[in-house]
Amino acid sequence: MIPPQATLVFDILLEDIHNPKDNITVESQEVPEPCARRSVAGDYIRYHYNGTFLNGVTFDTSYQRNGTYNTYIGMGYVIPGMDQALLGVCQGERRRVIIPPHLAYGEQGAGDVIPPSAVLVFDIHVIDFHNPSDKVEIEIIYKPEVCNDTTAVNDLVRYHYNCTLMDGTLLFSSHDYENMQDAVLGQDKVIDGLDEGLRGMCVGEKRRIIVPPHLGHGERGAAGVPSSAVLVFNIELVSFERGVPPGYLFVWLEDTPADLFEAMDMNKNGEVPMEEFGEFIKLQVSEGKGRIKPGMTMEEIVADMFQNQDRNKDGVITPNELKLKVDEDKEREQARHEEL
Ligand SMILES: [Ca+2]
Ligand SMILES: [Ca+2]
Repeated sequence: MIPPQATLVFDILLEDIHNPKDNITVESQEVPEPCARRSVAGDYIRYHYNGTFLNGVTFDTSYQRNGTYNTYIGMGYVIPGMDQALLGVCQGERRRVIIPPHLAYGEQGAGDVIPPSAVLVFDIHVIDFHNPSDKVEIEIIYKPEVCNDTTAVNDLVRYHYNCTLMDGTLLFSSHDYENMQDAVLGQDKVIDGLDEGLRGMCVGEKRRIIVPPHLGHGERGAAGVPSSAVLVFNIELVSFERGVPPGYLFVWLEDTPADLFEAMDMNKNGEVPMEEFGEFIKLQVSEGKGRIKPGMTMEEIVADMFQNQDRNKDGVITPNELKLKVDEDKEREQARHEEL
């Protein structure tokens, strides 16, 4: 076949090359400033990637799917080279990593996709990461000089907000709605992270809040919110009203009158109709002795409370009908214990 003394000519295409001692190589890093934190083993990361061979042919890409690739870092859920590549990254960072086969799919390759001993190149874009132990991060952007009253659990708060992903993608803005957002704190009206971030604020204060997914919309996500996404809220407290505990319509801010019925029965005829009851509650509120549940009108409150107290529904409250909610709750609790 090959004659003696022949000169041979080979056309060689170098598909890839590696040394078994090679580690991963990181190139073309784009690190956003500031980088408050770098990923560590145990973090849960969401990233996009484009995977190619050294010849530039793409074998896999997350961009063709609906979302990011999500995984824990440093726990062996991805090939060893990728586990290394994802350590020490910043949120929003882009990097190219070159992974030798012994840190990828080895001499075996993987199915029809990865040939034996292939060097892999990944262009990675880190969207966000968090640790399952993360708490809400609150950064105060602006605090008014006078800040005496601050929000607390049960208060009705009104606020403006913008909600974005870590990469700045806008998800929601209260400016899109006709009315400002409002919520009662501590009563599961908003996601836990936002609820916490809205506490201890004074009117006019502005904050930036970072909410990990377990205090946000979790692994399931929500309309417009990707699975396991970290959320950033920019909030401004516009106003708030002091609230009452769940189940209450009215609370006393001072001691309850010694004889509540006598105090309520202003014309001393032994019974309290709705009008008299309403006058009494209004007086307590105007004198600062009591507070009604915010978000309801005085008329609604009075009607509801009256219905609760007029137990035989004859249109008047009598001394034996009148009971404080705390005492009612106590009696109910006692009855429950006696049952058991
Ligand atoms: Ca009366
Ligand atoms: Ca009655």
